[in-house]
Amino acid sequence: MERLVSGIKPTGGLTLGSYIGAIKQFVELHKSYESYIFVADMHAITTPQEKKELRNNIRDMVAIYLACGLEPDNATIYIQSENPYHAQLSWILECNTYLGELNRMTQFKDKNRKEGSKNLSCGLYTYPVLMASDIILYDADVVPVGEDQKQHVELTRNIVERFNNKYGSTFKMPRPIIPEAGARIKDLQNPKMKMSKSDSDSRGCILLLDEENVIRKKIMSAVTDSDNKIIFDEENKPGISNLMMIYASLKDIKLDEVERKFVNSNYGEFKKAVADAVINTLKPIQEKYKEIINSSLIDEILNKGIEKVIPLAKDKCLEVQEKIGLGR
Ligand code: ATP
Ligand code: LTN
Repeated sequence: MERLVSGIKPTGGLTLGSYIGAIKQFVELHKSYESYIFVADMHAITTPQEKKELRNNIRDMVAIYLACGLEPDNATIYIQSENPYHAQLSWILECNTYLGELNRMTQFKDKNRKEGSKNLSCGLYTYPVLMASDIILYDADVVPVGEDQKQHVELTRNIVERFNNKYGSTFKMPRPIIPEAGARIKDLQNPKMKMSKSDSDSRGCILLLDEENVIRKKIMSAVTDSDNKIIFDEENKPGISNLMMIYASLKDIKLDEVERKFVNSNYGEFKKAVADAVINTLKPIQEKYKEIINSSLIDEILNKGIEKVIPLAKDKCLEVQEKIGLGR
C-alpha cells in the first residue's frame, strides 16, 4: 500500500479553503493509503503564537480531523513536535538545500513583501525544508495539499533527487495530490486573493466553526459581477467562479454540471444553494466536533499515533546520519 503524509498548521480558525483544499482530500483518500496525518505545530510557531491559544488550537485541530471523518483505525494521527526526528532531519536537509531555492518560494516572497523582513522569523524562511522533512521522513508516496503548497512539494522533490544522487537511494520521491475543484478557494470579498485565516478579513473567509447565520450572511454578500449568469470564467467573473468551485467541490460534481444546473437561476438563487451546501457540510462536522473536543479520545489517539511514528522516523534518521557520516 502506498503511503500518504500531510498536515495542517494549528494557527486557529480553520477555513472552508483548508477544508476543501486539504481535509476533504485527507478524508477521501485516507483509507486507500497507509496514512499519516499530523498537526504541524512546529510550523505554527514560524509566526508568533500565544502559548495558551496554541495548545488549544493543537487540540482543536485533532478534533476537527476526527469530526471531518478521519478514522483513527485508518490513519495515524500525531503531533509533529512530539517526534523530535522531524527537526533532526530538517537540519540535515537544510544543509543540503540552497539559499537560491528558498529565495524562489513565492509564499515567503509574498509575506516578505507585505510585512517586511524585519518582522519575519528565520523559521518562516526555512519552513519549506521542515515540510520536506515531514514528508520524506516517512517515505511518503503522496501528499494531498492545496495549490499554494505545491511549490513546497516540488522543492521536496528536488531535495530528494539531490540527496539520493549524492548519498545513494535513501528517500522515496513524493508526489503532490491537488484537488481538481477547489485547489485555491478565494476570499469572498476579494476573489482574486486566497481565502486565508491570516490574510482575509473575516467577512471574506468562512471558518469551519462559523454559525449557520454567519455562513449564510457571508455567502449572500459575496462579491460578484453584475451580469447575473452562472458561468465559470475565473478571469472575468472571479466571484461567481469561486462560488461555483465551492459548490462543485462540496457536491462532488464538475463545473459544467454546475453551469447546467443553474442555467436558469439568478445570483441570489445560486448563492442560496451554495450557502445550503456549505451549511449541510459543516453542520454535522460542528456537531461531531462538540462531542469530541472534551473527550479523552483525543489523547488516546495521539498517544497511539506518536508511539507508532517515532520508531519509523528514528530508523530513517539513523539511516541518513550513517550515510552522511554523522556521529560514531
Ligand atoms: P495561513 O493564512 O495561516 O498561512 P491558511 O489559511 O493559508 O493559513 P494553511 O493552514 O496554511 O491555511 O493550509 C492548510 C492546508 O489547506 C494546505 O494544504 C493548504 O494548501 C490548504 N488551503 C489553505 N487555504 C486554502 C484555500 N483557500 N483553497 C484551497 N486550499 C487551501
Ligand atoms: N505547510 C503546510 C502544512 C504542512 C504540510 C507538511 C503539508 C507542514 N508540513 C507536510 C503537507 C505535508 C501548510 O499548510 N501551510
